[in-house]
Amino acid sequence: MLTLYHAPTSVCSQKVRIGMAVMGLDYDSRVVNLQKGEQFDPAYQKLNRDAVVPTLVDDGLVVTESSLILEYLDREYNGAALMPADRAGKVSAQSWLLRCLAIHAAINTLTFSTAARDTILANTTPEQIDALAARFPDPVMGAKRKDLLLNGLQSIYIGQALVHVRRLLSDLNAELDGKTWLGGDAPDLRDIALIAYVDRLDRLGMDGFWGPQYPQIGPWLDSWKQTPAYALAIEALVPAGSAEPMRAGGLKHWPEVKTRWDATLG
Ligand SMILES: N[C@@H](CCC(=O)N[C@@H](CS)C(=O)NCC(=O)O)C(=O)O
Repeated sequence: MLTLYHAPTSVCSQKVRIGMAVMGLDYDSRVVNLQKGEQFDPAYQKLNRDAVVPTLVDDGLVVTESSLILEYLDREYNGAALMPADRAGKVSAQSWLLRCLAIHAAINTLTFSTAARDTILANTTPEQIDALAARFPDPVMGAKRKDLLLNGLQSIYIGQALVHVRRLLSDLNAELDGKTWLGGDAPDLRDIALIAYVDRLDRLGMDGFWGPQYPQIGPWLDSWKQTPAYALAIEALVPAGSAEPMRAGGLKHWPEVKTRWDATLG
């Protein structure tokens, strides 16, 4: 029996859910409410010592890290059908799966320095920010969250985030090279690993990141939006009434983000 600990709008959870939908895998769903701090419950931290989602439990075996979960499920339950069969394709997929660590960090930075920051600051005192940061078992993760909440787009993490977003979009655009999917005729592990991150930028109203410069990204995202897996794993779990505030929250900061973005071209 597969049990998935996840959160509805967490990008890493969306990534695993979309993979499970493509593979046709059912799971026992355990929702971890990140806003209520359920990730810091000691029982959950026994499964995931960084207090983050997702976590997969397969008959007692605990698997953390969204990219590793995807690879595990494909290997154990899907005949590795989503891993490219050829040498170059495998290297490309493994490289994208590893790069997801930096890509996730970048998307997290852009979310918590814009829309999510505004929402949190509206209900949080400076003392509570310290307490929020102190909850993270990894002090560097706590320090990052605190810096993003205090400094927003002036945070030291913004420059690095924009570099990794540019690498993501530029490489994805180049590797799509006129194809619908990186996997060719159908999504493979690479498409699955990347969709939730690009979708988050879109939901923050930041599709100007690709605009005309990376023309393959918009059609790739649109192709995903037409799939049953996207409907089931992402769209169906967006809480009612939350999409517009997120978009408005991101768009409010877009002019400043865009100025910084243009500067990353050098
Ligand atoms: N590299 C990890 C990142 C996991 C992660 O940071 N998850 C976020 C949600 S996307 C989380 O649980 N955050 C908890 C928090 O913000 O307190 C993975 O890909 O699984």
